[in-house]
Amino acid sequence: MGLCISLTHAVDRSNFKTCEQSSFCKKQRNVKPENSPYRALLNSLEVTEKSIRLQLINEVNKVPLLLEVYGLQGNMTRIKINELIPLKPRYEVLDVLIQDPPTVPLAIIGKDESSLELGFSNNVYKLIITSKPFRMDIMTGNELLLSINSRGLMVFEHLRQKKDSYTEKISSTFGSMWSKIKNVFISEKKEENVENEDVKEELDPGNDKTNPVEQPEDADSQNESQETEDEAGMWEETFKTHTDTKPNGPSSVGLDFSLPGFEHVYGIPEHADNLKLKTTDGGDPYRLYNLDVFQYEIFNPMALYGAVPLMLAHNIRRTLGIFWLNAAETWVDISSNTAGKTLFGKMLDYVQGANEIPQTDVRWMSESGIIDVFVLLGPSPFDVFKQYASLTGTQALPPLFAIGYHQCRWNYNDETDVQTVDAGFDEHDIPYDVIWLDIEHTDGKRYFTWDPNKFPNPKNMLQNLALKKRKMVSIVDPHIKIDSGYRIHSELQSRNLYVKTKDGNDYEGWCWPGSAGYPDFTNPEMRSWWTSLFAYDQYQGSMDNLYTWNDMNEPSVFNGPEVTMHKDSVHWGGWEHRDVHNLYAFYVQMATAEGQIQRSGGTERPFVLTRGFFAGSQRYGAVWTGDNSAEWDHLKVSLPMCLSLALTGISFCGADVGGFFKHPSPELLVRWYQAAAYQPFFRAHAHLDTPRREPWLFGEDNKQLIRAAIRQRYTLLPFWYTSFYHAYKTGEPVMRPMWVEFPGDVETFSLDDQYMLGNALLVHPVVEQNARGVQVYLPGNGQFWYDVHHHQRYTGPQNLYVPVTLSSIPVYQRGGTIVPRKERVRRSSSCTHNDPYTLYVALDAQDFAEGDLFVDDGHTFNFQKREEYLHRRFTFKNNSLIARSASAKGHFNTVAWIEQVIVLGVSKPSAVILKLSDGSESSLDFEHQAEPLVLTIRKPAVNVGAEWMLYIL
Ligand code: NBV
Repeated sequence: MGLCISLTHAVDRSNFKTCEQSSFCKKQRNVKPENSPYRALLNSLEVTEKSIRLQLINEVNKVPLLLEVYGLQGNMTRIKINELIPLKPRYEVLDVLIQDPPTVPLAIIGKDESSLELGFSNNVYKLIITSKPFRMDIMTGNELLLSINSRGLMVFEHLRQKKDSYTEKISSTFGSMWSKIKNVFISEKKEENVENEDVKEELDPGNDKTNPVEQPEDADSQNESQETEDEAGMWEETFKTHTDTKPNGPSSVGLDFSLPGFEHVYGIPEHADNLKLKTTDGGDPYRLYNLDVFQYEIFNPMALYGAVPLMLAHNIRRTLGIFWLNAAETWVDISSNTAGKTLFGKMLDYVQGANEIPQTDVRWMSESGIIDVFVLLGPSPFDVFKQYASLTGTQALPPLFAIGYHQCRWNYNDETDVQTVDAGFDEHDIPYDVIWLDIEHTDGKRYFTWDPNKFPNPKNMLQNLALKKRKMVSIVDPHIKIDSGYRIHSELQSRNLYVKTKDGNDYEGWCWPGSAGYPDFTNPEMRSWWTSLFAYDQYQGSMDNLYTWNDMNEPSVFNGPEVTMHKDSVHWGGWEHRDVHNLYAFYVQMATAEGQIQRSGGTERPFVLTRGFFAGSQRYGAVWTGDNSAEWDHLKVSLPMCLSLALTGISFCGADVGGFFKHPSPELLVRWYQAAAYQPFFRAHAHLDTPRREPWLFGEDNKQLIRAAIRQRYTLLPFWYTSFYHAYKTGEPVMRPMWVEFPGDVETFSLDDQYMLGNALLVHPVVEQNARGVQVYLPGNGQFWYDVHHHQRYTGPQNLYVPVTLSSIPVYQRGGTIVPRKERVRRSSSCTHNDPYTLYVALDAQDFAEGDLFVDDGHTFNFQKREEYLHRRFTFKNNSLIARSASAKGHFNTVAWIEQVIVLGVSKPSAVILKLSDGSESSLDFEHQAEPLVLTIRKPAVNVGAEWMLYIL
């Protein structure tokens, strides 16, 4: 994996495990439906203040488990299953939940010897626990929403002591004889158990059978084989040249969920795949294991850099979420009884009266930890976003500059290069906010340092950028060069803050700097030390306009198994890497963001881009989709990849514009800029070995097209910023699948070549080579849509064929919305701070429209801490536009004013009158166009914070 990599090959799949090669996945997949060995011991029921608890028993090996069920505020339930008396504690995910989720009482509304009925959320929802075999069903009224373990695929591998070599020897020597003796023993035990139905006695703590350490070997043949057959993979597992020593033995957990009435499931990023998840029968499950996959393939379920174990299910009546809080390697199988059926087949079923309800079945399998699952009951998509946000937090509100355009490449070579590229943007009149420095800017891949020859005066360079109100981002990776002369390394070593090997030495891996140590980001002490490194006097040469990029934080270990850390390495608290793997990147970004906050004394909002992520990463910054390629399919897949992330709370997502590997054709590059101008994180990036690709290097025509796309982005920044404010406030995604806005329209359920920004803009970028036109689906019965460029109006629902040229970016404003813009072109977003606004009012069929605008200083926490912001609401009805405050709180002084109001879809007025809060009225200039109907009202000239009204007479 050196720098001289070939750019022509696709992923080397053999570097990454298939389910078959992952012993727990293979083993769990071999557990077939039905015959669940688990039984709920209803007599063990215990009602605590927050939850109900009861014991589950694996009837085969008699290992008792503890089931805890919580009713959570806001229509959620949490189900936890752990061993009752584990041999040692099992890992439970820390720091992802923003609080202990507030509970609501669970009412016991029914109980008999075989089931227990619980009610929550005012008994609107019922959870029925069936004892034998153990299953749970969640219902509302008579409708079954979700069943758990209804297929009997639950697995909970209890911790056990490794048989010593003597026992092993005996067991292998006396193999067949031993199993015969065992069978006799088992049948005796079975008889005993039939007689012995008294649950209490069964679980008498004094009784040997409850002690998982001293379980009798009394398994029946089927499940016995599940426990012991794969002996080799249980205590040691080898993949390629790597051996995982698995000192704790098998510890996997798994559970199945059935979703009657649901045919569409989404989420569980990160995969380079379509938005609607596919069934996995016959192939590998979707894998969640943060990995640095070199030249990843698209449209497959292989693991990628990040993992959010949240799945959403949607049908025309409701949306549900399943949040599987586990940070170990996880695989997700999806099957469906309608998979493969054509629409015609489904219709035939319907006509013939085949009354099988469509159903999706999902199965989660994780290598270690516990079962800790949240069921988010919606019922609307927005309810699910809110529910998930109440658990893991919302998107951090980015500083305004971060939603501008970013110029990156591996690498901008030196200070002169930076200056030249920066000047190029002015020369070609292209706005941009941030220039990025990749790993070559450092002194020998020692992060927090600068190459003394190429970057001798970083502060000078940063100051020059600051003069233009521009920023810089430098890369800070989590692998630390092992070099006694490098302060960061020696401190980590002396403070004992590196991840350890299983033998207690500092873990060493191979990465960009050569031999490297990996700071233990799961350790709070390590994180607070890391945070201190961003202080201006610590990070020499840094300034307040320098921000951070965390790459390689899966973590990437070139010589590690699957290019990552050995699972048996050891973290803070003695946890194995196995337990916390998917959290490493989350913690890296957390500590980095906190470092930036701390360096400013807590006033400035951070900006940190991360490649790896987990649930909750939205709280710390932006995510990008890693090392894509300059190929049309990679451009296409950037949409569903960011949409899946958006559904799981991470709104601030983007893909490398132009593609990281390979060199894009001018057409591909132009199309990529056009698409990415309408994606949340907008950054061009390129591999070291590719030719330069600043926007002006592709000829005048292409430069103009790229410039036009970037300018469109900048004019819409007020809308983007307001949409991010909503994401921050409520957890709703900025970029959202069509079905989120049109949840009752099945036509939208699989769409991932177009999407909505907020509730107002429909974007259908051109992502085909030589495209002559695109097919845009405009949903909504009687819903108006206005082409944002020409203002032509269309009525939904319809499939609209839109002819395109190389300059086209099909975007439609939804009737009924108001979108704020700033139309002046500036060097950077900060330069637009005091610029005036234009409001685009798009009327619906009732001549109504509504929208809002969030304004603050664009970079501090004052909007949070001191309520220094404006949140304005604009409402158009009865031929008047009213501007007022959207909330009782918030104040912010600005000189920015309203320059124009453009009303789409209104007939020609005789006059337009502006009325101010002091009662004064004045007549405004306007212009009206008849085809299409556009009214341009000039210069209301009111301050954006003022109360005012426009009458259209
Ligand atoms: O730091 C170099 C690159 C970076 O440009 C890219 O964006 C990352 O995803 N990095 C990966 C390491 C090597 C890639 C082959």
